[in-house]
Amino acid sequence: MRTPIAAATAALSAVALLAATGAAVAPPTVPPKDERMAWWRDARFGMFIHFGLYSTPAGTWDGKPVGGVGEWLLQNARIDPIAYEKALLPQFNPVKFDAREWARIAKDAGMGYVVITTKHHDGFALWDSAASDYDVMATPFRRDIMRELADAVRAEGMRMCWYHSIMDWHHPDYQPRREWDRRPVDPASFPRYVDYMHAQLRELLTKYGDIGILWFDGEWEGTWNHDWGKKTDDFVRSLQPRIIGNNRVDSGRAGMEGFSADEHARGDYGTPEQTIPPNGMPGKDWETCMTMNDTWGYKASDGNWKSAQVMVRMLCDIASKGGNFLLNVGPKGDGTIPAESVERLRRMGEWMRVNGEAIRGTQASPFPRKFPWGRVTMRRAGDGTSLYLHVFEWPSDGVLAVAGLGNPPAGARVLGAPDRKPAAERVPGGVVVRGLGAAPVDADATVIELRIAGAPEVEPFVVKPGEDGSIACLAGDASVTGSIQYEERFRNLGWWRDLASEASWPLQPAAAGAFDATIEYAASAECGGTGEWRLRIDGRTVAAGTVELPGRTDWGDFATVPLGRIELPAGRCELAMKASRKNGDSFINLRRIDLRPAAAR
Ligand code: FHN
Repeated sequence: MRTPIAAATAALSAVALLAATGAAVAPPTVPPKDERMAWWRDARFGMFIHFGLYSTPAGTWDGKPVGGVGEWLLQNARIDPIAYEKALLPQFNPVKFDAREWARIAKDAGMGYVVITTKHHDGFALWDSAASDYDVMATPFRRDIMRELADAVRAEGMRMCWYHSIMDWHHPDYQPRREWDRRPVDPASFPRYVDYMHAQLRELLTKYGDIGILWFDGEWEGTWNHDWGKKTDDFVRSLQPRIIGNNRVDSGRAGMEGFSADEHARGDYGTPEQTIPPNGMPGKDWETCMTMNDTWGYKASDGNWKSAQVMVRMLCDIASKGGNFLLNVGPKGDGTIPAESVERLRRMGEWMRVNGEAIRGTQASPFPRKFPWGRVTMRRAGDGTSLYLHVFEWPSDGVLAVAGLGNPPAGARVLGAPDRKPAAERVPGGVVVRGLGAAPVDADATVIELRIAGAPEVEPFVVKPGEDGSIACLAGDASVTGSIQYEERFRNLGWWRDLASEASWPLQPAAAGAFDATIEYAASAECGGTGEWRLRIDGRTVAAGTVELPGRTDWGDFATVPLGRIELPAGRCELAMKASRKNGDSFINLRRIDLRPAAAR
């Protein structure tokens, strides 16, 4: 809560600091990224918490259900921001809030950090803010939730992290306003809003101890740009040089998934949301954030809960691609975490207590693609390597094949079953592990540690022909550059935003010859454009072509159209695809390219 004394004190301390030094204090040196990210890469698993005024109405307004996610109530019900404040401030009273309970639930689930919404898009401050009267001290609850949670999270040995929304539907200086917001726009000043945001960030970064991550969000409205992002990133790091910042501090993020195409964009890691990149983001740090049902903020009507098994396997999948899993809970208006969330996290904690070494501190699988039976994570130790085989589909004969591994095995064990004595041996084309037993230890995922000498030697990925000689280049097998992202919904490659972005596949045709190529794509009516393919051998383009791809009805309306006849050489080559866009922000959704041996002439 802003009080005259607090505001004056804050101003005086800044002036005092300036006077004492005679100049602005040089920002402290930011430690190297690898040093700052070490704990985050080790943790692999964190809790996201969406909690605020919206938690009380829980997806309703005026007694009626409101569509969309719970924390977007103001937007989805088109509520006047002041009416929202006046209605919900007096109702916010999470009397059952127990920070130690929240922290224990996260710790017991095997999580290493907690990210909570200090301020979401509705602008409400969940802490005692000197910069605003629109904060938790203006509610009947009158307790500094951030203070209590930070103390409890650290007491459990985890990192406290702040989510903070750039977009602010309530503050009079934020633009753009909601179209139904009738307050006069003239007095609004976006630079003044940024000063306000920085003042609140200063509070959050100087009064609550070391903060692990500043998790920015809401950067997609046009008023935010790279300059504001850079200034804010520098400001945050000047206050806490060891802090980690996500990529949403900057603008231009590619879709909701990944990195901006601009290599100067700020942010230590990418933030795919509600999706897991099929092949991770090689060479980059990234974290998938995911809801347990369909809403971030609590919504009483949302009963679409993912099973614990699905989320255990997501954790394995994400870790196998070198990413972190930020799994969300949306506490209720009374301050309790929904029982459905607690139950699932308890199961994940049981799994982590047996298998945590296969997740925490591991690196991505050395194999170029996932195995049909499950996922792999890796831990280098000395001159040896542990490959953790996360088995989802248990082999009934107790024999597991690890194709493409060239190293001789040095031993194997089943986590959680010391009585099982599996044996691993080299066979043509890889390694097999025998004597695993007819049943899994854990139906969600049973982990086998396969030890090998030295660094893993694995065959590189290549798209191999089917029995009829045809070659299928699938979206999930592509290597992508620039803004292109894999989207689980239609199993497609989307966000083709410029000609610099490219999808490519390494091919290994059975023999040289002519192939008739087709492309399966979708495009909304106003999009579509020209697809450009290239055939490369050892990086040199040896053939190229284009195809017109008119807009269709929507992003899920796929059609297969001819790409032309392509002569493939014997041996390895690469097929690459670019796409110029006719208009709009994206161009096509590409699902696959098929190459079929040309019909006999
Ligand atoms: O609009 C928000 C949404 O409410 C939620 O906070 C997610 C979590 O990553 N972020 C934005 C949507 O991308």
